[in-house]
Amino acid sequence: QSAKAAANFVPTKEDYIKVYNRIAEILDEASDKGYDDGSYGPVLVRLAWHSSGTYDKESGTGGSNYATMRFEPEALHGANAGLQVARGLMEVVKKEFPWISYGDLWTLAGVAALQEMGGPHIPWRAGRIDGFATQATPDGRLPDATQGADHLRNIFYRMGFNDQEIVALSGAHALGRCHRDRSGFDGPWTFSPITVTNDYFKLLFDESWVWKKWDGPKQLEDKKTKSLMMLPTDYVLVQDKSFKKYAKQYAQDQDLWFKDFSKAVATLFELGVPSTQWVASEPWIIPTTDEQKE
Ligand code: CCH
Repeated sequence: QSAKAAANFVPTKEDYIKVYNRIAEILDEASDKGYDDGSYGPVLVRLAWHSSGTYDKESGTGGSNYATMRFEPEALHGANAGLQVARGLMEVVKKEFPWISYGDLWTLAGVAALQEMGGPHIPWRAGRIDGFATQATPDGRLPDATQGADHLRNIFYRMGFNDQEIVALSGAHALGRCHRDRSGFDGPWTFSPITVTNDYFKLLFDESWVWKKWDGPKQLEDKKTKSLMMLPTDYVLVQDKSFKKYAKQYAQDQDLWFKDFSKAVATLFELGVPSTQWVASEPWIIPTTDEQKE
């Protein structure tokens, strides 16, 4: 394809599904590489979230539109430690599908990861554009795991979310793990870190959580097996009265959590994108690779 043909190429929903399918293939390459728990899914979800969660509703800055984490200093913000792994994986996809914007690519990767790991469908559509280094956001817009309920509210209210949505979004910690060399924290939240379940909420209520005695940052461990962890901000969800009400509902009803999580994540991934940019008036439901085989 010539450069001119590439510039004139207008992708359709089917073209984005091809990108989705390529990302789905890459998720599993982690098991051959011996990476973490056998999927790149969790770190890709974290990339999609950190690229969106910088949004500030007052100034309209940040969010997924410009993919400013490509630039320093945003790439070097402490909260983004380790995400070069995810950005590097997506660079491979970008080479094969050069017409996709980084913002679309990273959020589509989050959608593919969540859906392929057994989560709910996440409505998604294309339209983000590549921005410039000058649009990078200041440090401190993403949550700090060592803090409490006031901090969580300050951070997520700034993005436009309410208490119920904060709790629903936090259930993403069913996935993945903390890495000593990235955040300083250590360990997974659940026993099934590459499958989307409501176990994060169940475990918050069912296990007894005690402060871990170690030389690392303050985190909790489950008293029984000492193999799971919770961050101080996770534990806040069962301490704060308003958060606890939603956490309990999600622990008791995975379908309810799937529904609310899907809605909140779809909103999260669209933060900061002017509505005039969307290529479709409504988000698409992209079938999973299993559904495409049916
Ligand atoms: Fe998170 N998260 N997150 N998180 N996160 C970490 C890892 C993941 C906080 C802190 C951390 C969300 C909300 C919060 C994921 C998705 C979401 C880590 C470990 C810290 C620390 C990083 C490391 O060491 O590798 C805090 C504080 C909040 C406050 O609310 C939300 C919202 C989402 C998505 C919707 C995922 C997935 C991971 C696992 C990444 C991996 O590499 O396994």
